[in-house]
Amino acid sequence: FAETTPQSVILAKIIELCSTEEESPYRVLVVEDSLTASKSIQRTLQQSGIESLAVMNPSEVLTGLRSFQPDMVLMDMYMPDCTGVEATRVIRQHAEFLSTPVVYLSGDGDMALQVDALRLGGDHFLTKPFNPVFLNAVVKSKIERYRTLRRSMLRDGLTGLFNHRTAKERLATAVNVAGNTHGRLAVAMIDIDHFKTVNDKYGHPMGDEVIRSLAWLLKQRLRKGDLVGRYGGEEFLVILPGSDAEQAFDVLDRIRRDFSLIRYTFEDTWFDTTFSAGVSQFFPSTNAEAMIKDADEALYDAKNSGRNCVVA
Ligand code: GH3
Ligand code: MG
Ligand code: MG
Ligand code: MG
Ligand code: MG
Repeated sequence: FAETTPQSVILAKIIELCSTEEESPYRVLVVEDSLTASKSIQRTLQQSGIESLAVMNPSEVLTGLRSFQPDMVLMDMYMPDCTGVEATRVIRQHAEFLSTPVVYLSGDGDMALQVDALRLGGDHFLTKPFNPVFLNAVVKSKIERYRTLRRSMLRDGLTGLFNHRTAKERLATAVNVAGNTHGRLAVAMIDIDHFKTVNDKYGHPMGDEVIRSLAWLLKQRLRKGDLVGRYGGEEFLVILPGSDAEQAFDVLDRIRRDFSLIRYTFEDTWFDTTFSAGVSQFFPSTNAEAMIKDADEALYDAKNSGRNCVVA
């Protein structure tokens, strides 16, 4: 977005980029050249609490997908500029929308056309006039599956945090935003101290428990716009848009202290554990890779200065 964008809009955009998709209402992009039809579809979806955006022209589909971030597309078949099938082909050419469900909603009940539409990237075919209850049932079931699939692709199974790949992708986005808006951005790399000893003394399941508890603590303590991923086994990448290294240090150091206070009970004894963290911050002409490298170097310093500390 442009450099003239007001600060509040930029912040809203950052929060939107970083917030979790899971709890938000279902969203459908309605592609339909008839205003009467799209109004009726949107009213039906609204009755199930489903949010929608209608576009009347297939040329607006990609913009709609990018700005509205829908969970699926309800696609008309016959429109002035191109058919629904052609619009779907364009959608499928973009990797990020490869698995977005496309459900056709067309007045044409011709079986050969329906089969063709499904063969060319569609997920389902409904005919008009539609039954509102059935339409909403199809939309909900498609979206539920899509969100489950997306979740398993984007997140780590043990902790529910973003996985390595997603965390790196989100960092690249955050770096672009910081670059375009002259905004602040900090990252932190966290690594649990002497974690091999935890596994050796108390077993792997207990080690998993420690990883999960740190993930939970991070989720509790970070702000809405912050983002955390499980970068490796017992390594976590924290992305803090709008923060500089000093602010990130303060946040991370409080979390470090609180993590060190957690007592884990094991058989008739207990133990505690600590982490070290390295912080780096955004500056013009840096990139995601360099920010991670800087944070890693700071983490190395933290380990060398005795662990259980944060280095910025
Ligand atoms: P340091 O303070 O230098 O970080 O020492 P460390 O023992 O933590 O060393 P390092 O970070 O190299 O070791 C990470 C260990 O974490 C190695 C591996 O066995 C363990 N680990 C990695 N992933 C998992 C996991 O998912 N569960 C459990 N229980 N252990 C894991
Ligand atoms: Mg039409
Ligand atoms: Mg490690
Ligand atoms: Mg470690
Ligand atoms: Mg302690």
